[in-house]
Amino acid sequence: MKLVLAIVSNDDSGTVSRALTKEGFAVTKLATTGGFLMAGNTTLLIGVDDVKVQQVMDIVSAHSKKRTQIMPSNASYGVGMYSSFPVEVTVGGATVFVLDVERFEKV
Ligand code: 2BA
Repeated sequence: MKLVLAIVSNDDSGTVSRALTKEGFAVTKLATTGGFLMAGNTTLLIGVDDVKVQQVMDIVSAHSKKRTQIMPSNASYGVGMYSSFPVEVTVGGATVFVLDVERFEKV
């Protein structure tokens, strides 16, 4: 068994989890925050048999869009002068980790 850990945009999380549950996968949604943008995103936990990992990856990938976000950035010009300007960052589609599950029980 594997644990698929998929970090997706908040905007895509509903579509991705609905598509997964429609295909019979169990999904847990966690509200998370990206360390770089410090913006909210969603981490989905999906426990699956090894043979179904690719199907999960395909569903996540099909419903996760690439998008750009603007974040402020500072440049220093010395002697106490600096300016702030916006920088465009590309985020997503999804960042996916697949972990081995040592034991799975519902007790
Ligand atoms: P954030 O950490 O907020 O990163 C948002 C986007 O900013 C990233 O998109 C990437 O394009 C850029 N970025 C991240 N760190 C950067 C850095 N040190 N320098 C320059 N640009 C940087 P994605 O790669 O699509 O990542 C989306 C979210 O997935 C991340 O949000 C983070 O929450 C998670 N993530 C991505 N890679 C990860 C990893 N190796 N480990 C844990 N979480 C990860």
